[in-house]
Amino acid sequence: PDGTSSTPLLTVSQYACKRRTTTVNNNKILTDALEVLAESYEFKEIPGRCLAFRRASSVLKSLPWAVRCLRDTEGLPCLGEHSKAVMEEILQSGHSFEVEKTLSDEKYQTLKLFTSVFGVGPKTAEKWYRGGLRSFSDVLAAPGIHLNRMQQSGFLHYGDISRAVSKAEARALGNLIDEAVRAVTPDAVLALTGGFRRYRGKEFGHDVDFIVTTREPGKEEKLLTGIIERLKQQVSTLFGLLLYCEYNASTFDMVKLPSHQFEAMDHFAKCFLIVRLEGGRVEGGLHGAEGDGRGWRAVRVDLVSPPMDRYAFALLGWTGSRQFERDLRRFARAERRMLLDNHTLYDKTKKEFLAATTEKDIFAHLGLEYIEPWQRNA
Ligand code: 8DG
Ligand code: MN
Ligand code: MN
Repeated sequence: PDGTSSTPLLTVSQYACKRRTTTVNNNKILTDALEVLAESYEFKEIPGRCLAFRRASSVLKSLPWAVRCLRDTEGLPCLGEHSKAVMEEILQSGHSFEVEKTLSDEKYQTLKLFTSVFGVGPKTAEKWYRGGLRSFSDVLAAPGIHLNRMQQSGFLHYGDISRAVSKAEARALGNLIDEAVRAVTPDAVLALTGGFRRYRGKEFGHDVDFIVTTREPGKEEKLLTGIIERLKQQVSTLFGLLLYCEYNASTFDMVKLPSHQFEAMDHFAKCFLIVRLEGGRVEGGLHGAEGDGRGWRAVRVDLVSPPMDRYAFALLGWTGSRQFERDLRRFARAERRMLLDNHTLYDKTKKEFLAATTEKDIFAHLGLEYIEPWQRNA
């Protein structure tokens, strides 16, 4: 940093939780390419390579400037030889041979298509592919294929739930959920989490995530089942509001230590829903199903209901992004000898759990500068 080199003046951390990443991505061409490769290695079940490309992409997303040539990236962390070679090719010729090859690969395309269905993960997609299936009609016509309820709903509402959810739609859903929550108990706490908590502009999400709890200890599970009942009873024209509902009861156990695994699922009561959202509710009716004049659309909604004293951990864990969460946990473990998950923070040196009522408390325990939700789009 003598002012003559193109090295960025501020050092960029290898940890996403020490970077501020808005939704303004100055390097989208590069990050899109790296994420194709990340996804293809995810399908190939090579997690190390997948993570390497995701980390590289995440670093580029945090830059307030566009990378023009490889020299610009000197001193940046997480850019391995492979990522750099891909970037170099794109910077020089506009595209990468490996990325183009991946995008036109039949297996990649098929797994991408299958995993775009709600309820279909990489394992199922791989199984279908190995069974010779290549399209939705192949899957639906194949004898001996059993679709679970989630997958059936995924196919039934495919068009709607693969269409992005707008801010206006998220707001309309917020009102709908809020109404149900108030009807069950007036002292409930409801907050938007997930992507819509991180987006400030006119970004779109794939679903709408809410966290809901109550100040009355032990009542949070009843609250969630109450909300579900309420939504089921609420009839919109001829149909109930809930097109699909999977409820997972809490398996939360306070004595368990945070797990060492990334992406570890949490144990709070939660539900995965598909909700019928009326077009008329939203100003301008911008989400009405185009062309078919139905006036409503299906939207994916997730609700999680932690006990109040776990609220800050759950909110931090559900706000994402996934890369931000991964690095928070990695940072806690590697730099602080602490274990963090959606339930708790444990200090291995002091051998004690650290209490928190706000996200700021958790950042403070970790000795991290507070990062606002809209700066967590790592
Ligand atoms: P998007 O929906 O706008 O595309 O982005 P997102 O909101 O960041 O993605 P998401 O898939 O809705 O996940 C939101 C956060 O929730 C993410 O950081 C991961 C976290 N999460 C958990 N546990 C669970 C879980 O059991 N299921 C799901 N679907 N997400 C979970 O911490
Ligand atoms: Mn989401
Ligand atoms: Mn979600």
